[in-house]
Amino acid sequence: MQQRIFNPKLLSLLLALVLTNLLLPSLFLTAGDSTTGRHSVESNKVDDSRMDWWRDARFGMFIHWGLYSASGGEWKGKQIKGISSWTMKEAKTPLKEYINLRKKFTASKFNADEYVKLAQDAGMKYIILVSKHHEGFCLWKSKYTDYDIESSPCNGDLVKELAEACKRHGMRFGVYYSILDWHHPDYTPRFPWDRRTHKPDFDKYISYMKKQLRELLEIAPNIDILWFDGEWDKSWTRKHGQDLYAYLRSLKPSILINNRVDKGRQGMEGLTREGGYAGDFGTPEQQIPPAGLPGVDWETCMTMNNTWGYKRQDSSWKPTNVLMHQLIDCASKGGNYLLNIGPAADGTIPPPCPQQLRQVGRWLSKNGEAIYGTSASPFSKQLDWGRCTTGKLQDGLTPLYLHVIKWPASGKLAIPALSNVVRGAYLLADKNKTELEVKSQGKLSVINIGEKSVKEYASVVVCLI
Ligand code: FHN
Repeated sequence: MQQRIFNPKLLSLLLALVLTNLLLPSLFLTAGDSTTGRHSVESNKVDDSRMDWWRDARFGMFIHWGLYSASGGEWKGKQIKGISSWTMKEAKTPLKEYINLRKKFTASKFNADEYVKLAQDAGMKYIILVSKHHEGFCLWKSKYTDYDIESSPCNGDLVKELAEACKRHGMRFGVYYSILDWHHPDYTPRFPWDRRTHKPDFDKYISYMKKQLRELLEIAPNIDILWFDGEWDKSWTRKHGQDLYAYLRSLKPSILINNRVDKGRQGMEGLTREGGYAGDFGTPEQQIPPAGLPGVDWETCMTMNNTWGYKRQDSSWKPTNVLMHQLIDCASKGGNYLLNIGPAADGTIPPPCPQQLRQVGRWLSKNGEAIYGTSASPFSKQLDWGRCTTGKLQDGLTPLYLHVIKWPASGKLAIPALSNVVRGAYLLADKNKTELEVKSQGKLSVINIGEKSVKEYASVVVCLI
């Protein structure tokens, strides 16, 4: 029988070919699979370390600023219903009249460093500026449209200026960009009263969007977050969203993109990188999910009054303790809190916003350890006296931060017993970390916090387990 002798060179060549064809695609995939995030070959775990800074940040500033700020929630002397950023729709404004608001958009009182300083005074760790809202007006000098800041009396580039100020002060920066565009001739659908005869070409609009987004990343290389909105029209499909996510991920692998690039806003639980909605975090709006959104990153965006853009007659400002408690509530559920300001057309930030933001910042300057870098409460049910956040393991102990909002009259703070033994407890504001007495009572651990000593939005007890 003829002995078949394998030629070792041929064998190694065959082996190399087989391995190359097997391994190469997965190597490319791990190099940055833009639709599902980066997978490390070893663990096949989604590598989302780009989220780490965002998870630690917990608190950001949202800035809604555009031509709607110049109308101030009014049209032809009458207050519009609803939110001012929807003036075009609420007032059914003829496009030719609405675009004249540019003449009033001066940003004359805008100082980028002062905006960043205010965010820092508030204890905020990132800023999201609306660069283009549904109205289509661009707050930067865009090569792709003349409906931008250059067509207003403002002689600056607001996106670039704020991005550079953020860089100077070590503040993370992101931009909001509306997929929906009530001005662009190729966007569909249009308002029923929009009588333009140009036949819209949605693919051309998508190409415009991609060019603008690339342009934004070029003029402001420190953009760390792209915050999409206006994803609800049928013209924008999930395929469009997943394609745009992949495109942007390929432009900047470290960028964070919210779930409104796709249709994920409704299906928060679908927010996974393996085949779910595209997007790195969920975006509950004007509400804090009662039980948080376990398993996904999320951020509640919230107004300080009832409207996103400046609305002259909306003075229904939330009290500072409400803002404070919302921040604590989000953190206790493992989420971020994106608090909005709506400057007027000249850049003035409506009082009492700065004052209230600084009040929040003063609390955070003393208690920030209980917010930044924390994760959700370990307790399955809500605590009736306040909230809890979990700190990072240090020297073998995990700090639970007990945010006491309703100080128990008895001075005894009861927490559900945990499997881990309570190793110690002290008031975060107590520089001496005076040990508090802790006793087990059945299924509870009771910490003696004594008489309410300070008037605070929340007093934090550190409970080491
Ligand atoms: O229509 C917008 C609204 O003006 C505002 O920008 C909010 C903020 O998330 N998003 C949309 C409403 O969901």
